[in-house]
Amino acid sequence: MSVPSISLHDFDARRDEIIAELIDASTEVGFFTLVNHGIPQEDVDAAFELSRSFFALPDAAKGKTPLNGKNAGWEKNTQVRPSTGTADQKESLQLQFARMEGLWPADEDVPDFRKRAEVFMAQVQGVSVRVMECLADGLGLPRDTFTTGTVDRAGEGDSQSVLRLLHYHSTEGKSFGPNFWRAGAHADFDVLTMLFQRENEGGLEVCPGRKVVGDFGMGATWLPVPARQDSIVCNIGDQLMRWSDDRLKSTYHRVRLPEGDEPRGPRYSIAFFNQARSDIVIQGPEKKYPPITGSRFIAEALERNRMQSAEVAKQSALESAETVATAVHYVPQHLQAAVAA
Ligand SMILES: O=C(O)CCC(=O)C(=O)O
Repeated sequence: MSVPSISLHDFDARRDEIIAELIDASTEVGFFTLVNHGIPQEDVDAAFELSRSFFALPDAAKGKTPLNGKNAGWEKNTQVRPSTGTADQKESLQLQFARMEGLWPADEDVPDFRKRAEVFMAQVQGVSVRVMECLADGLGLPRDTFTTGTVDRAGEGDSQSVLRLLHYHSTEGKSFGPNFWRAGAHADFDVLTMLFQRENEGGLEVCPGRKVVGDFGMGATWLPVPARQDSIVCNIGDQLMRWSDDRLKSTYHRVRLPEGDEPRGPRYSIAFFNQARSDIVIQGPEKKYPPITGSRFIAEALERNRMQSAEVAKQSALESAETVATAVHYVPQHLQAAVAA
């Protein structure tokens, strides 16, 4: 199995063929890459330049817009994945179309930040719309099911979609325990994720095989996704897995730390999460799951993650307490006879 590459060239003429490829990839792997997607390379490069300018600021400047608990703002080394119990080795800035009062980086820190970010967000949302319409057609649903469900066309201010700029720290001269990751294994909460990578800044791996949304099931094999600047890596999120009664798969993925003689420098990526709007009701045609609104879905997913992270942290605290206890009671072999005597 591998992550299929799908070309969007001659989109209108090839629409049926593209739909078949998208449905195949989404039901089998949950991940695919898009080439000939229509966003000019210089615009992608400009988005990475914007990201680099922001992350180059001192923490005090970045900290003027801290993560607000609603998927907007800046965080550094704080995202603990339930799968690992350790914080991802990264910093990130999350941006939305709505509810961003006081959360845009200041123009004196990065000139025209908001304007430049919003242009890119609109471009990525545009490609997302094409793909989500194809997926709806492929599932036999009204074409606008997922786009009305995610895109706030009337300016109602209820979009929950997020652009996330990511900066994974350089690992030059550092060593890490086995449970440390640039991004620990997780599935996304959203409808559809679009991820931009820079050439040769790799490490993304995916693990197809999840059968039921909301569980932690994974297959046995992790597939690497090559880092190519000309393609968009797309994956189905939990909202769409539920909305399709588990037909389209939201697949676990992770970003590993550089290994062997791989470059140890920083890694930058940009993810766009197409999320269901706050009041939209998510329910599949076969009603496998009860209806749930977009905002309730996110609130429950965040709460589940919080509980699971707390459980993992408790378990690893217990395990290290046991290790300490074993160490305290450990008697070197050459002294055991003396102690027993
Ligand atoms: O940076 C990447 O390659 C993946 C990012 C990701 O999975 C996430 O932020 O949810």
